Formats: sequence, C-alpha cells, structure tokens
Amino acid sequence: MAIDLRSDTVTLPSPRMREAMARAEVGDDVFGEDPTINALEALVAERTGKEAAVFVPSGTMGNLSSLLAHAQRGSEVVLGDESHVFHYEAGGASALGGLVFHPVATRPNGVMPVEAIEAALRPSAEWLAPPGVVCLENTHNRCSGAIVAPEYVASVAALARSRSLPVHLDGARLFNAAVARKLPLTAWTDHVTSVMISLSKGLAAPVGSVVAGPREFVARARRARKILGGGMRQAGVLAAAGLVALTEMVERLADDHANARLLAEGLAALPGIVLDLDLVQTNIVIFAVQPGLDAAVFVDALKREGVWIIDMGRGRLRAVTHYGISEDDCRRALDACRRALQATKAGALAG
Ligand code: TLP
Repeated sequence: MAIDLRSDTVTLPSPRMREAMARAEVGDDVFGEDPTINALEALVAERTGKEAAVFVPSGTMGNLSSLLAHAQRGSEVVLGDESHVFHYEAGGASALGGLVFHPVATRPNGVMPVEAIEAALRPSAEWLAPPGVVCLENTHNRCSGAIVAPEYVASVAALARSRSLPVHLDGARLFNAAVARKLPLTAWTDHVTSVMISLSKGLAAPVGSVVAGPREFVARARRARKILGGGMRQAGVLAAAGLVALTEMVERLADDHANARLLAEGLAALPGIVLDLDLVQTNIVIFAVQPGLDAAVFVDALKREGVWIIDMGRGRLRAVTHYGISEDDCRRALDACRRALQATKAGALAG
C-alpha cells in the first residue's frame, strides 16, 4: 500500500463515521428540516462563538459563499498572495462574483504585514475598486501549515473594523492550530466576522465544510450557497460524519503534528534537502531539494518507492500527515526519501 502524503484530504471516514452515516436522521435541508445538519451547524456555531452556521459541500464553496455574502461586485478581496483562495479556488470569486483579488505579499510564516494590508485598502474614489473584505488563512497551507497567532488576527481585525470592513478566515485547518496551541477556536474566531472550517481534511469526514458568522451574514451565505448549486437535500448522512469528526477526531490531530515533526526532522537531516523546521508547526511539511537537483525527478523516484507527495511548483514539495499515516509510515517514508535522493543525485550526475 502506498504511503499517501499528498494531502489530508485523502483521509477515509472512520468506522464510527460510517455507522453514524447509516443511522442518520435526515430531512430536506433546503427547507431547514434536516435535524442532523441543524445539529452540526449548531455545534460549529457554538465552537466558533458565532450566531449561526451553514453546512457546505466543500471548503472552496464555503470560502466563495462567504466572499459573495460579504462583498459587492466590483469590490476587492484583500488577501495573501500565498493564500488558498488566491491560488487554488479557480478564481471563483472573480468568475462568479465579480470580485477583484488584491493580493498582498505574504511572509514565509503565513503573515502579511499589517501595514501592507493597510496599504492595500484603497481610499474612497470614483475610479478605485473599493475594498470589500479582508481574507486570512489559518493554518497556512502554502506556508508549511504555519499557525497565524490570535494577536495577529486581532490586529488585522482592528484595522478592518476601522474601515468598516469584514474579515473572513479560511480556517480549513483551524482545528490543527487550536490543538497545536491548546487554545479554543474562539481564540481566533472572536476577532473575525466569519470563518470556514473543513471537516474533510485532518478530521477525516468524507465531505463537508461549515461557514459560521453573524446571523444575517449566514443568511446571505446560505443564499450564495443556493446560487452556487450547493443547496443539498437529505445531506444529514454527510453531516452525521461531520458530527463524529468534531466530537471524536479533533484531539488526535496532535498525532499528525508529532508525525509531521518526525518527518520534518528526518528530512532536514538528509543531505540534499532544504527545509525550515521553524515553520513545521502542524501537519504540513514543505521542503525543497537542493539547487541542481530536479524536484520532479525526486517526486517520481519517491513514487516508485511507494511514497506519494505533491510538487507545489517552483521547486517546493509538500508532505502532509493525517489519520491514514502512522509513525511507522513516516519512518518508512524517510527511508524511501533517502533512496529517492540517491537516485535523483545519480541521475543528475549521469545527465
Ligand atoms: N486544500 C487542498 C488543495 O486544494 C490544495 C489540499 O490538499 O491542501 N482552504 C484551504 C486552506 C485548503 O487547504 C483547502 C483545500 C481549501 C480551502 C478548499 O477545500 P476543499 O478541497 O474542500 O474545497
């Protein structure tokens, strides 16, 4: 069996999730009548300290529904140039919402300097696209799963408030931050207007994310979800797995973090690997092969060894630990990396 470190999205539902899905009480959610979805939304609203929440099929739809609910056509989404919304959500906010992305340079630790965000908030003028929403991400996917501190989120929120702007948090992996820092979600969510959390990544549910925020915002996000075709009917079978994810799968994320650490320390010790250990704080390990070695050749050599990782472009490689990966898998993956590096070096010499 392959050791699949491509993403925590590959996690399979736990046996308890399958049982809960089979037993779930369901109803028509577009009519608000699915008791399992209602319970899931209430639980997420409670955990995030928000008035209301709405279940969505994916993190991408959760972020898009939120942005559509916050910002008018022709206004700007001020966000990090390394953010998931900017890179991997198919430009949906522009394609479907008429929103303009205003990317801000992101430091390797996932933070955009507050002054840079301030500079990106255009003043009011007939010829300028006005800012509509500020978007943050935590943990930060393309920044090696780095945790963005609550104090930082508070300072961005204060700036946004001073301009009467909402802040949306892409918290696809906010539970990873919470477990790593031993803090409740509210340490971050208290500062932001809205948050999207994913059930289908480290928490291992098969499908689903939840958006939470003030009641009127959630009503608008619900309408945006409907426009996007995300109004589901007896989707309580999915929410049932989500409830198990929230009640049984959160604390075990600490194992993923310990495994990522093990993997990162082992990788950093390999001659030919470049890796910043300080950034590895949760379950994502981003690294590179040394200049002169071909990252794509390394990924292929590793695949032949039965270990799958992702090439994120410009030489950056990503390995993610999750529910399907044990400590032993990480040790075996490290051995495979050693061999794949040798093969890559041998190829470089021969070439
Ligand atoms: N991320 C996926 C890929 O799209 C890259 C992954 O493998 O990490 N926000 C963040 C921070 C994410 O990492 C992801 C998924 C999403 C949003 C989107 O969630 P889904 O895949 O449910 O649409």
